Amino acid sequence: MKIYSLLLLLLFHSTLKAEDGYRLWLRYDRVTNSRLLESYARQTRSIALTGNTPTMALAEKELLTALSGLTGRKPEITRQQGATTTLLIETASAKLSKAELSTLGDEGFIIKTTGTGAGQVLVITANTDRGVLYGVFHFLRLLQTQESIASLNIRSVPRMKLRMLNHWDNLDRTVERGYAGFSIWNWHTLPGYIDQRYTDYARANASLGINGTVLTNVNANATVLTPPYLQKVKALADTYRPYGIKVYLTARFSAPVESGQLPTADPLDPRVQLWWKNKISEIYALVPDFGGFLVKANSEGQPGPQDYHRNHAEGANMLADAIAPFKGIVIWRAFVYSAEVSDDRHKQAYNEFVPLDGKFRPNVLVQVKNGAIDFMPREPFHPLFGAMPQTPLLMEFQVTQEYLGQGTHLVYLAPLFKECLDSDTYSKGKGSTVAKVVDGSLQGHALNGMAGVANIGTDINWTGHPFGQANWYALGRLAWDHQLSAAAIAEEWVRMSYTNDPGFVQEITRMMLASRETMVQYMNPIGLHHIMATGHHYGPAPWIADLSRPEWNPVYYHRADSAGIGFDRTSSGSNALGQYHPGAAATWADPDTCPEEYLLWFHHLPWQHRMKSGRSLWNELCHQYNQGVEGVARMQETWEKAGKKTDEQRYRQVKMLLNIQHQEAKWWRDACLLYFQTFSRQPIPAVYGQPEHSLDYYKTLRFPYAPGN
Ligand code: BDP
Repeated sequence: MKIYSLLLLLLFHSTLKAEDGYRLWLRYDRVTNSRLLESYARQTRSIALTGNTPTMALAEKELLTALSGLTGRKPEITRQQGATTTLLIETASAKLSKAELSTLGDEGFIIKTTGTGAGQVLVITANTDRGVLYGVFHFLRLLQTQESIASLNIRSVPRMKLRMLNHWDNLDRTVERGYAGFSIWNWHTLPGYIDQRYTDYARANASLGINGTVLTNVNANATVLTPPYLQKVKALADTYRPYGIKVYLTARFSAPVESGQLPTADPLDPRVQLWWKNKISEIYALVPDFGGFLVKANSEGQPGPQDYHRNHAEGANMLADAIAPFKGIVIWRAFVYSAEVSDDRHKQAYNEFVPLDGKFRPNVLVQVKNGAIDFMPREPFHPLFGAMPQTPLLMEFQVTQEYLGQGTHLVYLAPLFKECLDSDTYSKGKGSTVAKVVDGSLQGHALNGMAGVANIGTDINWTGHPFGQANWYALGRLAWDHQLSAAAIAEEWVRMSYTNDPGFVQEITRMMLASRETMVQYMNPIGLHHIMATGHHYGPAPWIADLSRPEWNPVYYHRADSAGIGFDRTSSGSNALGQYHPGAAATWADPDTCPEEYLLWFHHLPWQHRMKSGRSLWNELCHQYNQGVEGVARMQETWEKAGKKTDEQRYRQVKMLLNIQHQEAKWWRDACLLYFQTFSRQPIPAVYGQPEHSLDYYKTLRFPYAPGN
């Protein structure tokens, strides 16, 4: 009998410990370092947490869960500071001077050791309870990553005001470009049923400081603006409010027409203006802190002001005026390109938006993708950054990996995010980085921020690929502080999501940091871009040339011919380079000075062009593709060695996914090289892996049910 119950206990224990990934980076497993464990237990022995708001209740609950897990002991939490208090958590703590608090704004926090000897107290404070909640999460991160907390003096203020996720989730629960199952929001059972996931999602976001979520797809559906759906939106907003998260919706520009109430959606028509005013009042009556609208207009078939011969500013301003009395904002996307315009797609957003600089209302932000084409594995920064000084520009990154291996490739995106943020626009002299444009500091915009297109779905581990979580994490951390390094963020995430084992942390962090470059090599080396398959965008198809819109075809972008390969965007070609400040453009303009990672982005070069390595361009292409495949093989080796130090479940998942990634890296290499070889007419050097199949074979592959389409 005894053995039987022991077995049961063991079984129970192992189910509890199942690492299905649901807990994300908030696992709170027992601290293994006994010295630290003792100091953490001492410092959290007697906690006073003052204030009775829902947000403070969340802070309390988080501390209880976390400390019980981390220290193995349920902490005592009282409402009032006493003689024995070791950890004090309160808004506007009198333990700090007014001057110290005054610089924190309404989201920053301080974690500080005060007093000495027996009177020593660690204080977590902020001007608001939201700030306190952020401080508590930061404090818990210190414990999770096994930092000393003996003497702390941390002051942290977010560098950006809007730190957002954009969900491309449809009301029927499909997710455009989603690779982790369905939408976490079940609109059918809302508002009555609040799934545990809704709060777990909010908690994860709050732990990073994400403070806004756009619930619906940019390819918008006006149904979300109807009364029954607004009740559902209210239920979500009520759930997210205590976590400091505001809810936003995408506004379909033609909603007044689709509602059946008006014959037009012309933004200058007073009936249309009134329709939106009424709609917005209706929303704010339900959601008093509604964030505002995100709008994709006159882009890829979406309706917009141009349908009525009005420009983007006229469209945005109409909504902005209607929402201004409620302190709401309009985020207008700059992702526009038209089949009717024959100019390089790269240039179109700039051409349309730069003349509108200064014409937007103060509560409008223009949301710009990191690059001018579309979330490619590598793109130079978008020329709009720095070119619209009077308009706040909000950064849009893609966390979901539409063009970066989707659900099966391990690609850590912080290096991509950082590469863009650290790029110099030169718009106000050297050092005018993209980060300074989007954090508002360059032009003094109080409204500023960063958004990521989410990679979250109903998969048990939220993101499909276990390492996809790291990209959600990195987006949030960088939105809070873009000066953090990609390495520091990866290390935190590994420690919290896996283990503090130093060997594991070092090896896996290294693997993550190299992963993006590896992917660029096996997909889009030397500045190639947009050579993926049509529609679902899964896998290579550089040969596609028959789509109705020229700029949808890969051949438009690589321009391979017998003479060479690449897109001439210099003054002899499309002159997209002319849209950049000379400080940035000068080095790119000359193939001899252009960094090779952008070479074919800006230049059409002969196959014999001599590369820095001494190889010809063709041989370098072969080399890069092979490097990419080898890079994945190295990731497999790393995981094989280090991965054994983690749980069986995730070890096996990642191992299988890396096998797929390796196969697919070879697929990219072989399909692309065989195709480009039809122009270069040169052999793939024998030192490199040779294609497994014929070009025709790769051309016939079909994936009718590839996800996210
Ligand atoms: C492209 C996606 C498409 C999106 C579009 C956008 O393929 O699904 O709707 O971007 O950002 O990358 O609007």
